[in-house]
This record gives sequence, structure tokens and C-alpha cells, in this order.
Amino acid sequence: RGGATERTFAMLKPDVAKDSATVNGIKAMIDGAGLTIEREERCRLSRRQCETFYAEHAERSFFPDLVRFMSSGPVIKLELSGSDAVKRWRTLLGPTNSAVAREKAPKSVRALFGTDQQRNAAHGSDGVESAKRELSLMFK
Ligand code: DGI
Repeated sequence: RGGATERTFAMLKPDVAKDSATVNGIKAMIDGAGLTIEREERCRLSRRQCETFYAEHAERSFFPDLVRFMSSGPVIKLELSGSDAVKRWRTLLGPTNSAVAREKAPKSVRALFGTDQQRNAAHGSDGVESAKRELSLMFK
């Protein structure tokens, strides 16, 4: 538990953000992992904001679907802190595809609350640099 204190960006996606029982379940998992919620904002992202956020995937075939899904309803944006927060939250999230998560990491957020490879409950920054970019993009 002696890793560096980090900040990371977490986001509860439209498939779960409007279900308060699920939101509370995920927050309890965050707390149980020793991470602190420093900041929380509920909002609805525009298509434009989703395109910017996921710009690295702009050429992928699933990009239009991803943008449509992410802008389809409210999301909950979270800034998390704690030792090794980036990796800790990614581990808690589990694999991208919720079906794979149920096989490989059955206690992960995506295994428990996600549906498939797109409707996968939550986002987590994949490194310290992307965490910085995403936090400044999402918390103006
Ligand atoms: O960092 P992750 O969210 O685990 O995964 P990523 O950065 O590779 O992809 C970002 C999001 O894009 C992911 O959470 C869901 C969506 N996605 C990724 N791969 C696929 C996908 N959506 C569909 N429909 N099909 C994919 O193959």
C-alpha cells in the first residue's frame, strides 16, 4: 500500500449512472479499495465532449456507437485519490468487456454491473498522464 499518492479520473457511464443502487454499490467498492472521492459531478455529456474525450478511438468502427451511448444519458464524473490510484481503480474496474470481466475478474465493477464491451458501467484513466488530461478536460 506504499505506492505514490495519485489522482485519477473515474466516470460512471449512462448504463448505470441513473440507477442509484448501482451508483452506491460502485461508490462502496471505491471506498473499500481505499480510494477517496475528491470531487463528484453529475452531468450529461454532449456528443462533441464525448468525441473529444475518446479522440484516440476516432478511427475505430465502434466510435459512432460509443459517442451515441456516452451522450445518451447522465454520467457521474469522479476524481479519485489514493496510493496507486490509477492502477488500483483500473484493477477494480476489470477488463473492458463485461463478459470477459465475469470470467476473469468476477468481483470487478464491470463484472458485477456492466453488460457487454460497450455498456461496461464505468471508465478509468489508463495512466497518470491520461488521468491529468481527462481530469482537466472533465473538471473545468
Ligand atoms: O480503457 P477501457 O475503457 O477499458 O477500454 P478502451 O480505452 O480500449 O475503450 C474505450 C471504450 O470504448 C470502452 O470502455 C468501450 C468502448 N469499446 C472498446 N472496444 C470496443 C468498444 N465498444 C465496442 N462496441 N466494441 C469494441 O470492440
